[in-house]
Amino acid sequence: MTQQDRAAARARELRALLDHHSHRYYVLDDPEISDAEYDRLFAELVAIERERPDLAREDSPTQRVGARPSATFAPVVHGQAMLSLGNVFTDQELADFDRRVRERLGHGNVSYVAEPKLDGLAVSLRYEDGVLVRAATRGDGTTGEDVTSNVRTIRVCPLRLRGGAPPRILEVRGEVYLPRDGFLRLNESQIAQGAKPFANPRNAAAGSLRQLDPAVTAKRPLRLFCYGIGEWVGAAGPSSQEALLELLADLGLPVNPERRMVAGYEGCLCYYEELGRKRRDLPYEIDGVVYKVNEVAEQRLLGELSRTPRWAVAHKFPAEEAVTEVVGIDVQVGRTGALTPVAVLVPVAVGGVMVSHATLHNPEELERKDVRVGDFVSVRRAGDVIPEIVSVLRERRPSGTLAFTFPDHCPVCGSPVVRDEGVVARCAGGLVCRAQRRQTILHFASRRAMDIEGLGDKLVEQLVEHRKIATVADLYRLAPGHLTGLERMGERSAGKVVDAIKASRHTTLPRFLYALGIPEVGEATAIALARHFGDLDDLIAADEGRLVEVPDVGPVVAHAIATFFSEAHNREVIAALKAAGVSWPRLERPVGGPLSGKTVVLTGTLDGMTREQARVALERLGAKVVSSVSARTDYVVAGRDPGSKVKRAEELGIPVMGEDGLRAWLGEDQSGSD
Ligand code: JCF
Repeated sequence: MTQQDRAAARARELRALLDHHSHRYYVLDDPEISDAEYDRLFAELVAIERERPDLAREDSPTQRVGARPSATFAPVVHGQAMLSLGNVFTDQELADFDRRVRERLGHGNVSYVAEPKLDGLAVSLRYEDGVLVRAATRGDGTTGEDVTSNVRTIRVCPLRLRGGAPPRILEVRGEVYLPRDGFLRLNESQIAQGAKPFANPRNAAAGSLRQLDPAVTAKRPLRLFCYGIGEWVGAAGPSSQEALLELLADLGLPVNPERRMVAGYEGCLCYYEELGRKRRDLPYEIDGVVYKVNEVAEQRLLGELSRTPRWAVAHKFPAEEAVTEVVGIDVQVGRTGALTPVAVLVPVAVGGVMVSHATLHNPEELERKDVRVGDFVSVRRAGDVIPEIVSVLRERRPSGTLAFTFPDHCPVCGSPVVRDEGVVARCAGGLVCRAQRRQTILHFASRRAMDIEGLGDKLVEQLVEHRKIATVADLYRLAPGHLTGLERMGERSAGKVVDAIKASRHTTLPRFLYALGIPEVGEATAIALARHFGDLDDLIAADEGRLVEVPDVGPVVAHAIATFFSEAHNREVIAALKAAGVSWPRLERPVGGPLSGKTVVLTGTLDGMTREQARVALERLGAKVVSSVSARTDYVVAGRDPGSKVKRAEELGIPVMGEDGLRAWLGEDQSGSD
């Protein structure tokens, strides 16, 4: 065997091994080797495929997260329409369903396959000659959306079917879902990143599957259970639902281990009650049970009625809802200043848990539902998330209730409340509000703001906790002695932090504006504001009409800025900061800069700054920054991995300079700006 053949053979062997072990691990939940051993095999395959790109294959286990983000989801026409299920809610409705089935089939006892109904997202997986070629959402049943790249990242979903002779074409139908623990972990990380937590696992699964960037989907612990087939081309298909599920399992597809054959209406009901008791202990959320007539021949006899099979039905569990009375409506202020209305309830059991508070999410939601103190409301617990109010029982509303008026001042600090572009109401007292103190100070100290080294999470928490500081201005009054008593704060580190705070006083106007944490004002807006006004006092004095003249500042941002500065407390903190010595060099307006009249193109990755920062800096020198290279371009500034623009510049004989060149230009400007 040649060296080449050996590499090819080993790659094939590794792929088979990895497929086998990931099936054992993810689908059967019964691994044969350790994680470390698996990782070693995986790394070996990665190495071979890197060395020999000709051996890389689409269905290799290394290729789960290969695709780049896309702009939209392409439509996919299903080979066979995706069916939806009719619902029954009561024993009687189930009995009626079974009776109709028996009457149509003309015999007395029908066998059903029962399985949990997952609360996820229906998908169709298309395998051709055993290889996953397309995955689509259900859409309207006929046409769905192409989510192949995202589905490929789901570890339980085989990229290649197991076994020797897969059907030529197989469309598998299944439900993508997020297990409870995965949902909790995801929401923890959403919150840690300042993103909104998902309301329930279903939304989280849907949001995760409809990500334009598969790398994001790959981080979500999605799972899959398969329950049926659509198009099938190959040898004769299975003759019963039971055989079909066995076959799917043999092909390496995950099928629900709770599935069971039951006899007639009695059998269905028994299974339903048993699963209802087990429901809480399952690792995923379910909203009912699905029964399917087992014999495929009988399914054909029964047929379908407008995309809903007459041979299957979903038996829903009663929703976990309860009715109780609203005794108060609180408004809580979160760490970011967001105001959340919360209903205080007469405690009530919902799905086995006592509930005394329910979120109303935001003022808009509160207004839409018109929840009032004294109302009777229906409360729902979806999984382990905060309970929410589903609806108000209007007919039980006592007379004399008043619509809730959302406070226009923060209940914690009394500053005005601003509604941002979405539906969030936010306290404008960022610099003074107790609820936001920790977050505000951390942001102030962060690297791109005042850049105070050593003033981290733990330290800020202790400083606030021990009431050493209340506002960011208090930082500049700290002496080493204030810090030495705190956890992990020796004399040396205390001295260092105080020095860093002191050094941060010499800053720039954009940094300072960004550091204030004005709602809606990020780095780019801070730079634009600084350039436009040049002076802080001018900015503070500007009304909304003048603010919207600043590039990229719209009415919402202008309103947030004006409100922030109109708050006397905030102005006091700013004055205290200036009094403590915080200062910046005056900005020169960009007139007749050294690059005046020059056109510059930026490309590649810069090490010391973002492309946006470089653009702003160049514009301040008078340059016009454009995105494509043409004969009118004067210079190209190229960072790392620059791509085709440099080639084009060289063809046109335009000077190309590195990041050093850019810095040399900017160096000339240091006296005048940041
Ligand atoms: O778990 C489910 N959500 C689920 C949905 C299970 C099934 O057996 C289904 C389904 C939707 C349609 N079967 C059909 C035919």
